[in-house]
Amino acid sequence: MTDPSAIRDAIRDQALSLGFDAIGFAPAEAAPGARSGLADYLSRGYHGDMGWLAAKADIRPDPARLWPEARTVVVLGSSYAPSDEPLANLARPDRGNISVYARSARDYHDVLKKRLKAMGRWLQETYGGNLKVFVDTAPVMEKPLAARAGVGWQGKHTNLVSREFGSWLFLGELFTTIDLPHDEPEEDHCGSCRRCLDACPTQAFPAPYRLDARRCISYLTIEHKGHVPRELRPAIGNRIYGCDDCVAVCPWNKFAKRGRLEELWPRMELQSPRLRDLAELDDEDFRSVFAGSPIKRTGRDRFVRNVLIAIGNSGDRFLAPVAADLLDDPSALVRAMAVWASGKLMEPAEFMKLRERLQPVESDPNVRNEWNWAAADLSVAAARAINPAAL
Ligand code: B12
Ligand code: SF4
Repeated sequence: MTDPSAIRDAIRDQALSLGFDAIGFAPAEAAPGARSGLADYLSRGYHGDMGWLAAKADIRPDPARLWPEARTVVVLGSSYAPSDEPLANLARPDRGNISVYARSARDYHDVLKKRLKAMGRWLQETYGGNLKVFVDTAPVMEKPLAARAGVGWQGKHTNLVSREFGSWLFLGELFTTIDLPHDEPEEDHCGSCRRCLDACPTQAFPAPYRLDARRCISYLTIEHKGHVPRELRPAIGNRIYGCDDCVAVCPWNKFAKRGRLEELWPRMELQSPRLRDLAELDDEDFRSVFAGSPIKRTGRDRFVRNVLIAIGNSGDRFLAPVAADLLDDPSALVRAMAVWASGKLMEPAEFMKLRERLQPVESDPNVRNEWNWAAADLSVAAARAINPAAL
């Protein structure tokens, strides 16, 4: 029988040789605070329309409920720290900003899972036992588990922060039936810092360590299937897929090292794509451009919805015809944001002419509302221009 500490050391060496950057060992049981934190989050409705978070709420916080034979959870982290300034592209309004994690050609789920499986095969052949591997692919709360395994702590932005890799770590887990010595949980090193809370463009943190996903740009641009609330659109700026603001401003990132997995490095054409080009993607183009990328998850309509919000926020009148071209798109999500963006960028008279033609034939009530709201906004702006004191 091999000494469990020696198995642990061998697993660590194997993980590093497969390209993982961080590793920790946790008991296969609920991490402190995970159950109550999730219950609190769901009771406040912070999950929005991510019904799947609520669906398995009894299993999610506790690995033993997911797989009772598991004894140890090995948590693996892969750095995706960018080599350049991650927020620089936010200052280019004619470009779309894709969050760093989605700029790579390959989806991190696939990249990490392939390596976790390789590690699992090696572990089983060498030391026996049964195992399962996950990268956000089962009802598992990965951040509290990673904190319990000593990989880092959950920062005030709720993501895991590592003293070695900052906030740029993807997480994956290997559950095994082998009982191995556990690591001590990492302490909270946020102190009095609140940079991430203050950086959030939509004020999505009602309190430190709590995120209301319904206001989070990452949720609104990736997970949310419906129309983006009007009052949040301006703050989205040119963020068309995810948001890195809270993660990027964390001072612990000064210790971050660029990840070793080249498959997670950014694709040139996703660093600063032109909004004009993205708005023109049809379903087939979208699927071919984003094959293998996490972006394919939204589908073309939600993605173009996001691109139109960025176009509306661009202030660039040369993009008005791009928005106008989508006013008769088959998708109501797209038409609605084409109306919003056109209202922001077009000459009012030209917009009103289009409205006269298109609103009466519009079948979707949400899109009809967008026409009304945009027209009302234009009248307010016109009245303000004539008599600023009156409004
Ligand atoms: C749902 C989800 C989202 C949702 C909701 C996020 C959220 N914070 O809940 C949305 C779409 C918004 C999202 C966004 C992002 N996500 Co996400 N997401 C997930 C997912 C699938 C589940 C997270 C979850 O369980 N949420 C439920 C809540 C209840 O759990 P929690 O966040 O841990 O909340 C805890 C705190 O609120 C705490 N708490 C409550 N009150 C208090 C009070 C005190 C004092 C304390 C200490 C704690 C505390 O208790 C809760 C339970 O531990 C995980 C993968 C997974 N399976 O775990 C990835 C995951 C968390 N996401 C990830 C990433 C990278 C992101 C983004 C950076 C992507 C981007 N660039 O756009 C953003 C970051 C936004 C943010 N600040 O969270 C990574 C994070 C890696 C890391 N280093 O932590 C994960 C782990 C995926 C992965 N495998 O790598 N995500
Ligand atoms: S930015 Fe500051 S408060 Fe937020 S996670 Fe990092 S250290 Fe903690």
